[in-house]
Amino acid sequence: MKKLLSFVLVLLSPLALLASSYNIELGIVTTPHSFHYKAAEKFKQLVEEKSNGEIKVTIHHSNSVGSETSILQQLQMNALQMGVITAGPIDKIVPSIKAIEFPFLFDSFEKVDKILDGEIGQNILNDFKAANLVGYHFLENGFRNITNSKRPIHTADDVKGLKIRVMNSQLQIAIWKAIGANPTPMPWPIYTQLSQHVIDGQENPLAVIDQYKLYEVQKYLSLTRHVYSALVFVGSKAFYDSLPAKYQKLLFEATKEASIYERKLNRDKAKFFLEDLKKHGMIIDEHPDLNSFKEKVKPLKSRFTGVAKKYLDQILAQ
Ligand code: EAX
Repeated sequence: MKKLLSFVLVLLSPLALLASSYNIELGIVTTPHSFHYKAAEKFKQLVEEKSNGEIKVTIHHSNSVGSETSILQQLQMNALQMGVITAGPIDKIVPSIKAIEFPFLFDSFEKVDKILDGEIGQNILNDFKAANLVGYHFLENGFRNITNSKRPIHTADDVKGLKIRVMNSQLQIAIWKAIGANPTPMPWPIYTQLSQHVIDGQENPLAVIDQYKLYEVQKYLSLTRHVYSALVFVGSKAFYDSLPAKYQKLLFEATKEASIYERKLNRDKAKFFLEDLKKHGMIIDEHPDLNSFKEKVKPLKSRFTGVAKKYLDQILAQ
């Protein structure tokens, strides 16, 4: 019996390989509750369906393949083939992306979509090639807001001295230093560090604050909406180059459809998250003194150079 079984398995293995000639290992740091995951799931469904199973996508979630910085490095080596990555940590590898992370740059989804889905956004995505990556499409984390466990934050001066966790991003560190915080770069997730008061606060979109139950360890929320946080479908360039043209086209089409689907999901639920955070007892300042924050970060513009400065000037001129 055992011999028959191993004989059948030997027969089947080439067929199995034929069935899915391409394997995409996709990494994200968030859990299956997150919008990052919903986008990855939609991408998986589209690609497997439209390739008749010749391409197989495996989603590695909840930090199972490391931090966003590590996922980017694995993509550069083709150890992973795709990722849904937050723009912040990308700025070390694709500096031009800083242009869309400038504080208080966007005040509406309309302006976000006009820039990210327009020529400037496309130029930034094209810049990924120089880092041995493919920037497929922007999707959405959301407008970032500050939370902390110590005190209400109404003006920028209320932030002074607070230990605020920031993403592993040169620009995000500079922003919170300029505002007066003590910024601590740390990979996601950070619930434990908040609960142990290793850090006083953090900043993220309402969806992330709610989905990670940060209301259990953060008493105060201020709707600063200080940075629009994009996510990016990022790929390994080596993997992309190995694909036939029809599948290269499919990956661009599937990431675009999954990105549009995820943005809608995220925006449709925005009101729910704010109400849910109120319901869970967070003390929310819905109208913080944004001008006091804008004054502190204004000098950062003079530190922009090269292509990031070019794109930022183009966006500000719109
Ligand atoms: O939501 O690391 C971060 O703060 C990012 O926002 C990530 O997408 C988790």
